[in-house]
Amino acid sequence: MTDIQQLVQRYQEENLALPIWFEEGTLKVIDQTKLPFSEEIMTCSTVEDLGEAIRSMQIRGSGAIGICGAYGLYLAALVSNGDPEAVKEAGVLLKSTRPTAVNLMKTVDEMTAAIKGAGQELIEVMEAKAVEILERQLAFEYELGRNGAELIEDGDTVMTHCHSGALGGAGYGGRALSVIRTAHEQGKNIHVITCETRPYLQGARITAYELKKFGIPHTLITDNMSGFCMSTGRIDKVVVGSDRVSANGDLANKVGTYMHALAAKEHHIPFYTATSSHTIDFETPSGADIEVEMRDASEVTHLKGIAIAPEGTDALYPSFDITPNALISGIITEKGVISAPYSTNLKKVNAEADKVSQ
Ligand code: RUB
Repeated sequence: MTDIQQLVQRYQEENLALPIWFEEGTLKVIDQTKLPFSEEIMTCSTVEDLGEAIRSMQIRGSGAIGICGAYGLYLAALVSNGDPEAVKEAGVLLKSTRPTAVNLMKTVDEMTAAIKGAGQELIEVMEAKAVEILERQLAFEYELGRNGAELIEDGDTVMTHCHSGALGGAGYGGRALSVIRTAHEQGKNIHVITCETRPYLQGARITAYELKKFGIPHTLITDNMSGFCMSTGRIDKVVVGSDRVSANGDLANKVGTYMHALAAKEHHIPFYTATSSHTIDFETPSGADIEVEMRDASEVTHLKGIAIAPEGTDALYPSFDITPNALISGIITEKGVISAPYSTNLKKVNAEADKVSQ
């Protein structure tokens, strides 16, 4: 049995959700654009196919696209019969697909660094590295889940935004849902409010789908209802994921996160981001330095291909926004929960994280 086959077996045994896996020399991806109505599996035979799947959001979520960086380079090694140049080119292609989430950049860099010294064993080295990255990311989900669950009390209603869950991560619960899932598995009686997340509706389609699977009670709201819910005492805590945390603790996450954080501050509701040391980007000083992906305006003017605005309407789609560190009550990581001042305290995580590259 290869490393990859052993990993697939482990996922079945532990009842985890694999967002992406290998089968007969091709990559299989759960098409997230089809959820929750069908669990369609698509095949990527080339790195170009995978790049397109990432661009079109068939596979999405910062952790999952980080895994794409690892598995994509292994695929490139396989398809090219171990050509190091083809693997490097694959890395450049994958990095160009989505700019904001830092995991993808880091996993491609880690895989590319492993080319050096691999020699004739490039395919085997790429496979082992890809498995190592996925296993490490999964371990982080369990660890940050345990750390974050300590902040959740019995009886809490927790609001989340977008989908920071299993299929957007490494299979247990991504970031935010790892915290929520762990608290639930610890026997805490919790309720989740999930924001639908216009315009891609990840919260309505995927978070609600996973919460149902995990058996966690939940209520769906539209994004513009969070202020009402907070002001009427319906929300005790907010936990969101993270696509990138800059060195000063500013957070890039799905657009809408910032307005939830502002409302939470006004109502004295703790606002947490769940992340891992891999998603803290010490090379980016502040949120102002993070590139926010701008997506096609048609994704706002149309829903599943159906126009919802007059033809020719101008629209804007920043896919992420930046939440300033002053609005964040704590940054949940696999090393523990980091509190302000973030510029100082995040460095302590960095010192640990330097020991491993992810
Ligand atoms: C990424 C995304 C959200 C998550 C991040 O956006 O899902 O920002 O909250 O969560 P997209 P995590 O849907 O555009 O890929 O930290 O678990 O990835």
